[in-house]
Amino acid sequence: MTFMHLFLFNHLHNTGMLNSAPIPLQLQSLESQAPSIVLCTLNAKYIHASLGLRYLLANMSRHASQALADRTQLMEFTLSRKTKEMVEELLGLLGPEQEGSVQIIGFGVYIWNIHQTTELVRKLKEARPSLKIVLGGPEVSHETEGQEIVQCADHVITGWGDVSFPKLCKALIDGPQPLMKIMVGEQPDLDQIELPYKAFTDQDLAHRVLYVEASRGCPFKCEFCLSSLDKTAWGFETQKFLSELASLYDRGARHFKFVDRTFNLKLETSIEILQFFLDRLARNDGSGVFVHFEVIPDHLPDRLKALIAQFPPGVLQFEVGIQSFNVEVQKLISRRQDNAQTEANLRWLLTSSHAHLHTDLIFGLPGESMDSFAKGFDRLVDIGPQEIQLGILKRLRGTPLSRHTVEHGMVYDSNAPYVVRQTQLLSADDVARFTRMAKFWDLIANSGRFKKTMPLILQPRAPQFSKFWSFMLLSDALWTRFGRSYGLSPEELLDAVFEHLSHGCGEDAHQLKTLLREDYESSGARGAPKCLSAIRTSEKDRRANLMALADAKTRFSNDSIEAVSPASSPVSNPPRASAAFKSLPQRQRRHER
Ligand code: B12
Ligand code: SF4
Repeated sequence: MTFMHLFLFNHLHNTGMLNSAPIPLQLQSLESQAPSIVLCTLNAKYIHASLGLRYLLANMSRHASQALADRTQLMEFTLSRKTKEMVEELLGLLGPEQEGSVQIIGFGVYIWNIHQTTELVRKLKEARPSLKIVLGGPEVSHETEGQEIVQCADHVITGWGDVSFPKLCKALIDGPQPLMKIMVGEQPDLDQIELPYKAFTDQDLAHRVLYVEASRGCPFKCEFCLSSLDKTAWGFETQKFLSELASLYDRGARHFKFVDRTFNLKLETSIEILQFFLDRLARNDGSGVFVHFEVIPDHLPDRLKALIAQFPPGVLQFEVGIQSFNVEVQKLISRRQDNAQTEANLRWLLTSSHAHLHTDLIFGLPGESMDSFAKGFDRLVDIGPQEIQLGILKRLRGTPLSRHTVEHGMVYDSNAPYVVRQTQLLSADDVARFTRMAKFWDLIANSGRFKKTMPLILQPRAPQFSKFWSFMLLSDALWTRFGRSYGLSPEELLDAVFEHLSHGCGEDAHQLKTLLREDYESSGARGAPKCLSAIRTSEKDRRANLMALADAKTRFSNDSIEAVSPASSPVSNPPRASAAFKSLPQRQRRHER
């Protein structure tokens, strides 16, 4: 072992980049310590810990061998890391090449990291051609022909990797050598798969979202979604899963995000899981619990409702995909959804439970026009969920959506994330206009920063008399004013909303300021929006201001007083974002996307 390698190894341990505890220098030997297999992925952000890789890690001993499990390590990065640094860290972790020994890096490849991972794989292969690169994950599981990353890699496992990755590593290290480059991942019964939850470190528990999974797959066939390719949904053994959940809970975990495609599919399992959390809430150690589930909206049996209603505020979050209320569109994309039942269930959740509802709509589906989307939007806004995420259609590799491309004039970006650019019913300008609206909707509606003012913003106005179009008008005005939808301070936004509603729509300025001031103050921001500066003062300040104004009156003409009044200072020099705002989370417990 070289001194350099020992130094690097200890450095990685000490900086927390390896998962295991540091080992005393004198006990180390390169052969025994350096891993031969590294599992790597680039997560969207640090808070997302990869569940898929933890499954692969947890199954090494069962489906390869204990010896190989001992020589496997996890290394996660985020999208913002520089390729050069990642190359150095990965090669540093593996240590120098040893004659006759095999070094493997397995990458989890997803739509959010395909560009960076391609670059990383290319550079790794340039730096160390003997390295075996194995790919897996949804982005390399379909339409792999012609994918640059696949060309650079040695092997690709499509679909599930829990069993096939350990087996492939064993074959690469111990022989016989695999002949196929692309192999279909085995899909065993779920009791053949080790659960991965012990692989979450205390660091993960303290700082990251814990993804958990009570079932895999989905029986539905919505054509835009990768899960539509699954034949059905499979459940992990509930008691085994709950005992892992209990261990995580006892170790201090409180925030859980279930990645099950449809949490409310199997009533008995859903009930057991909700009861698990209710039991802990009933004991005194239930504080800080937060649980997120993805649910189908039209299936909420009474027994489930009875449990949901028992949760206190701030604990339950449901992600509810509505996608479209348009029956024709639903038919075209094979989405079975009872709209009346959906609406009734959403209303029940909003009135009879404390669950936070994060709902999704997709813009750009085949058969959807701007006006039909507007109708669905208005319907959902009227129901009143706390959040409406306005997503734009993406054509995910492998999804059956492609069958509509010709007939419905669908044009998609050829690069990930393959966003729709235009359709037969939506021009490229419509899509661009809506994309801007979706961003402003996030800043204004979903952020919860304009709660009091929202009814005025959404008030249906001529000529369309629709909430969708009222917000679109605001979005157009914001775009004209700023030419961007990012980097806007709350003060800039507030002034622009004031300007649009008062001058653009003729709303009463005084009433508007009152609403905006309440919104601004309850958001916690402490800057000085121009439109509020005349009224956002304490009584003491107000008196002082009045005296100063009276004093000024004796010295200047009325016109001059207008000129020095803060309320009328020039708009061309907008205030910068206040430090208080920058330090606030964008949206409390917002669904991280
Ligand atoms: C968590 C999650 C996220 C997180 C990111 C998590 C992270 N690590 O950074 C967030 C919320 C940010 C996110 C966002 C998005 N997501 Co998402 N997300 C998921 C979700 C719900 C769970 C992933 C998971 O943990 N699954 C459980 C594990 C066990 O499965 P797995 O990850 O697929 O891993 C298995 C195999 O893939 C394979 N495997 C994985 N890694 C490796 C590595 C090797 C070497 C091998 C051999 C095998 C292998 O083996 C694993 C075990 O069997 C999935 C849906 C789902 N339930 O899977 C969607 C999913 C991954 N997301 C998807 C999409 C489309 C998106 C968005 C584009 C949605 C949008 N907003 O429009 C965004 C993109 C974000 C961006 N920044 O660009 C698609 C993926 C499409 C793709 N080709 O990658 C999925 C599959 C949803 C779907 N059904 O369509 N997402
Ligand atoms: S959108 Fe939801 S219900 Fe439809 S196939 Fe995907 S996971 Fe299943």
